[in-house]
Amino acid sequence: MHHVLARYGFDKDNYTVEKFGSGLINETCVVKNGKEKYILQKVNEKVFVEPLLIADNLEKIENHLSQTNADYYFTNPQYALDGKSMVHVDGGYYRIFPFVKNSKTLDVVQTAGQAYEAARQFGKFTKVLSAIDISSLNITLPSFHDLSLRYHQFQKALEEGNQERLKEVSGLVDQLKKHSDIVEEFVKIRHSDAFKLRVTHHDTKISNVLFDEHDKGICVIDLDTVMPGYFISDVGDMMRTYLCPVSEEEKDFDQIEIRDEFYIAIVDGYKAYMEDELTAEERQYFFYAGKFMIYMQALRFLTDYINNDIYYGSRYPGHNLVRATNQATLLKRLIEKEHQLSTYA
Ligand code: GN1
Ligand code: MG
Repeated sequence: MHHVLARYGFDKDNYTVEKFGSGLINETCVVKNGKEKYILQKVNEKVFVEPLLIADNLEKIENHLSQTNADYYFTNPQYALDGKSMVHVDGGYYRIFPFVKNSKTLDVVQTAGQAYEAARQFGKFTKVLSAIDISSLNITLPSFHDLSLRYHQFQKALEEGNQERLKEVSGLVDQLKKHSDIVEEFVKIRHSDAFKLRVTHHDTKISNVLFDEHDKGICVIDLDTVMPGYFISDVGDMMRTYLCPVSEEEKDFDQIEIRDEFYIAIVDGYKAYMEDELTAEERQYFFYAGKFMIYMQALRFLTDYINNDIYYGSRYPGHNLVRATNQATLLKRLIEKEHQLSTYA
């Protein structure tokens, strides 16, 4: 790490580096340099093939905010000695973020108040950027939340994937195929003028919000997938990760349930800033948002399992199958409550 940190003027006798966090894609460390703390990240180039597009987006956003919403707390990486916000060192792309003082992250959403705060922060992020020219932003991950493509990749895996694993997962495959109406609905959304492309975070899990000691949201972090997108991505990933008391890693599927008051908290929190931004038609799609993201994640985990875990990796045999079954169960639990919840908007 020394070559990287030297680019920021860190003195090699002064700092310590330790692994940090639970993200699946980028490598993250915490660096302590005297009294200062930083987050150091290496960008996964298998996923983000053009890492500099990320840096360019964040610089554009930072400039826009400094002119329009200077008070907004935006966590752009620190600039290196040569003025770059992402450095290319020994064949890898890195950036560092100053650690936000007195902030904490949560791994699981424990209270509806936390869900409200997080949703409010993600809504605020999109709202404060509503005047930016969306076409000026780069697509850092092409087709990232394109459910049609994810379904297509799933079908391709069914044809070309690991034969033994395919036999093992046939029940789950059938179960997921039955929900292809969620894909059809997405195709309609994409063709509808009522759905707007806005600055979207695309990874709204709870660990991507910084909280203060009183559980008030401070800001959102992990901005690599910030790019034009639909509100269903951000609201949907919150539903996917906040509604249930256990995470996508849980193996005991009996623990998977939908907490109604957390659903209400997400909708209310998101609307705190976004109510007037959303079109009347979009407001009908809060419930769909949850189905959309949970279904997409179930497909992605199962596709990866069938393809020998090439994307997400696996920490134990059958890991991605557990994650896929977990998400399929969550989808089922959510749909059971469609009648009750879908009218709340
Ligand atoms: C990945 O790396 P992480 O944990 O922030 C993935 C998300 C998934 C998530 C599931 C670029 O996010 O889309 O929802 O895993 N990010 C990418 O845990 O694929
Ligand atoms: Mg992420």
